Amino acid sequence: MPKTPKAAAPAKKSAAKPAAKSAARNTDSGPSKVDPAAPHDLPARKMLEVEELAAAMDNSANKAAEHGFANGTRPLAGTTVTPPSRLPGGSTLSEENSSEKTGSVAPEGTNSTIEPLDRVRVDSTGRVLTTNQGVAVADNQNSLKYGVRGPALLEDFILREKITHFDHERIPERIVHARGSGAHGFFECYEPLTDITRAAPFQAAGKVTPVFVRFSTVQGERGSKDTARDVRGFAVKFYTDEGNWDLVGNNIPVFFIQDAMKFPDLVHAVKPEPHHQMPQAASAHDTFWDFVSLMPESTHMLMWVMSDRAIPRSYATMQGFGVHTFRMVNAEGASVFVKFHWSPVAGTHSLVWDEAVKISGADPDFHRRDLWERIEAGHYPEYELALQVFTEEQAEQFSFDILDATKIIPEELVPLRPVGRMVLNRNPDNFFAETEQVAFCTAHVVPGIDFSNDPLLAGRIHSYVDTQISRLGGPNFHELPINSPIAQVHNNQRDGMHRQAIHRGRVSYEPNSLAGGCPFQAGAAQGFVSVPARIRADEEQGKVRAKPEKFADHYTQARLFYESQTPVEQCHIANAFRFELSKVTVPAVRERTVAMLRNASEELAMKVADGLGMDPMPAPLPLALPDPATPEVTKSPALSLMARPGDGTLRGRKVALIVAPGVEAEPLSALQAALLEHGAVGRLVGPRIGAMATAGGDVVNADASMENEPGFLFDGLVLPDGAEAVAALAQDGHTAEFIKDQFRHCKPMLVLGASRELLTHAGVPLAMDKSLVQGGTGLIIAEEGQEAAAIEAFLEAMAKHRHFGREMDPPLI
Ligand code: HDE
Repeated sequence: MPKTPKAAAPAKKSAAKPAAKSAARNTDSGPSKVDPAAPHDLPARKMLEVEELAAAMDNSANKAAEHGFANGTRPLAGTTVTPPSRLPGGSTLSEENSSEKTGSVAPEGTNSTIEPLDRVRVDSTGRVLTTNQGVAVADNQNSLKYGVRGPALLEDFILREKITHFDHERIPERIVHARGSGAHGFFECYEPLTDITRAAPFQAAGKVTPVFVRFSTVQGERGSKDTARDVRGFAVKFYTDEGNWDLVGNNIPVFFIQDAMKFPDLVHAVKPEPHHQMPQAASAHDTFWDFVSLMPESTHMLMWVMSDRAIPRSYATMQGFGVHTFRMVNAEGASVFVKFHWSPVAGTHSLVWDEAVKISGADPDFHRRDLWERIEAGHYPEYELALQVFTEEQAEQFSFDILDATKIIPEELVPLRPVGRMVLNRNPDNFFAETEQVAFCTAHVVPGIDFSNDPLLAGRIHSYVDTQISRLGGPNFHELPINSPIAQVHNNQRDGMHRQAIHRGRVSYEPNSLAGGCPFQAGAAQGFVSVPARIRADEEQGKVRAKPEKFADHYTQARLFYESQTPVEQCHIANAFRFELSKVTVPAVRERTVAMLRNASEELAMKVADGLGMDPMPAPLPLALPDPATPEVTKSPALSLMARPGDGTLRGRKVALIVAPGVEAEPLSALQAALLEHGAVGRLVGPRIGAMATAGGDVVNADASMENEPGFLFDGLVLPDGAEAVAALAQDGHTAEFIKDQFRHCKPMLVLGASRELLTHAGVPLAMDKSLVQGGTGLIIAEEGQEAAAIEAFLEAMAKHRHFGREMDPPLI
């Protein structure tokens, strides 16, 4: 560039202003010193303030503190300089020119993408239909054609936008846990836990943290049945004021494997077999049992998944567990180990297998519907969070390794400390936007929560972010409304597919002086600092692929679980093994599984072998650890589902009140009212839906039919009085099916007046009927004039949920 001739330069004093102004109007190069003149000229002032800001940070003051172990555990907060005004931080001087679209200047220190979900809610009341570009659509019925019978035209951008969007409506489903249902709610802390953690949700009594929860099955595809035998996902996203914390747990406290290396093998084995894609959402097939019977560490988990835990009645009636050992860390940096337990206030209640199988045909959405209906009815599912807290020193004394995800810590060894409650009180507005797009991740922890060295957890910390990148189309899934935290988000990550945030300013790196050092490193006082956990001195150091010795005890806790169950539960476990293994087509795989079971329980192995016609039993599998440590606890009643009957309310239950023309309607209305009062729904179920005359000359309206809502969908059954109605019901095969299923599934039944005869018709022997009345096993036969007392007895029987006293194997009817 030629220099400006001296002669042409204006006189010095008056020239300073235009020179400063001119220099400030260039986006490349600049003078060696910024001219402080022209303070009222915005570009010049910005140039000056940028210079001052940068000059105020003449070096990277914390550089020395980046080194050394001690510094690493207490990082300093970053250094910042407050800019003289907002000018130097802006991207552009034109930001003041606002419009309906741009809005005005970004509010200081704010990320608007984290505002409450209201910012993205849409309600179309009173609005016309438009394209995605906001163009009103005049005709949403016809594509554009050349003449009414002529060819469709490529020009039809309205049709093409609509079809193209439709073509891309689906996203890849989750590789596991594809089938799920979600709800919003809150977590409320009972007492401050500041002694053990600085995690935001636990800092004050009564503190409320919003949550989103997703329950799921593991094996099945997105459209698969809810009632498959499977572990259930129990994933909770806490939107804390210090960032999102995801507790991505299951309804079973242990897992099949001990090391992340085996997860793809496990999932490949349990998913539908690759050659013919069968069976869907079921573990009862060759490849699953082939794999697990060669992985004896899965024995403990198998006990749980063959128990009724794997067929819950409702998401509101199952426990949840963090599974791995985690750490909690207090403000001083001291840490303890913790295990997380969710316990349902409604108690732990399950289905029985025959019922689960039938439900999966009649209502594959059984759990999704149940969760939705409970929340709509105001019967909000509620769970108590409890912790097992223990120290590193305690952990070293345990007979098992706390890093082994196939082991529990018995409650008798480390008691549960209740710390808060979670209530699910809002259904999502839109399944896809919320439940499908929610992205859980075990790496989402907040200050005060940290990891243990569980090798399975380590694999998960990697896996979840990774999977969201392909499932949700890139690294910006945290900006999807359901995933964005309520805490401020400020960093120098930029770009990527579907970026939402529009960052003000030109700085996207740290350290910087041009944005006054912001966003600056938080330092130990505010920020996340990993616990400087040390490897135990007595452990061999060095890179190695191996497991700790105690991981080799594969059977002690499997035995503990089985022996802690009630006889009914033990029987169900044996039956589940029998069923699953009967579906295996390779006898050697069956035998290997029974050989494995012999190491956990001879009694169980014998029952299973007997059920499979296996005689003699194979020799037990060799033990990986012939002489395991003596367990501290050999029976833990807390492991039985029966240990948590819950609050005894009927909230969320459904009862079928059978009606037919000529029915005595009065007791049914009384019962319906009583059920509603207890939070349960009594549905009038007839041979068909619609109106029918009652014995008293009134009309009742059946709102379900025995065809569209079979008996196994209900928690209880009421057979009505009325000679004409009973005669009609006796002629309808559905009635006997209703009775058989209710009887076989051990659910309460109330039999009014004339319908006693329906029982015998269905094959319930009268002798048994009498003994059942006396035994109080949930079959209530109302004697004449004692309807009120019978209704009371029925409600009591409902509160007990199941009446296994009448269960027989094989079933009597
Ligand atoms: Fe997961 N798991 N998992 N998992 N998991 C996923 O992440 C994975 C494990 C669990 O409702 C995936 O977003 C690995 C144990 C739940 O969205 C994926 C390993 C436990 C959910 C993944 C495990 C879980 C998932 C699939 C072994 C109980 C559903 C989609 C190292 C504590 C969350 C997704 C929801 C989902 C990987 C083992 C629970 C692929 C690699 C143990 C509840 O990232």
